[in-house]
Amino acid sequence: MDNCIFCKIVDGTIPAKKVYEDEDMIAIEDINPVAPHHLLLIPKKHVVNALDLAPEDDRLVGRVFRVAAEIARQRGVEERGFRIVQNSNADAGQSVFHIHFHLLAGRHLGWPPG
Ligand code: DGP
Repeated sequence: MDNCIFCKIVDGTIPAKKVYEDEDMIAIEDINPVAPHHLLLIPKKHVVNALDLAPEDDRLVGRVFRVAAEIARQRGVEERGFRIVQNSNADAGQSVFHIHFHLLAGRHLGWPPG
């Protein structure tokens, strides 16, 4: 997609600190971290948000969660806990309209979120 910042990160046009990549997705460090561990898991396919997912994306979303758990394990934060967040549309705070999943860990995460 033209003018999509995450498509440009996926294709390497815009640099990012990549911590994981496979054929379907990447994981990068968030540019504006709100926790000691704040990664973005980004499917390579341009999907706007949860409302734009198709049945053929079910496997991809499952993979995102499995990779997020594996990264949490690698970083040793799995026992203490971590959170996976996907914001869809304005009231949820979505600012980049290419689906992504925040992996947050390394501090107590309050509930309910703000
Ligand atoms: P959301 O508000 O859920 O759409 O999250 C968007 C996140 O993307 C936000 O935490 C900041 C991050 N972000 C925006 N632009 C860039 C960028 O160019 N590089 C990186 N690494 N993160 C970005």
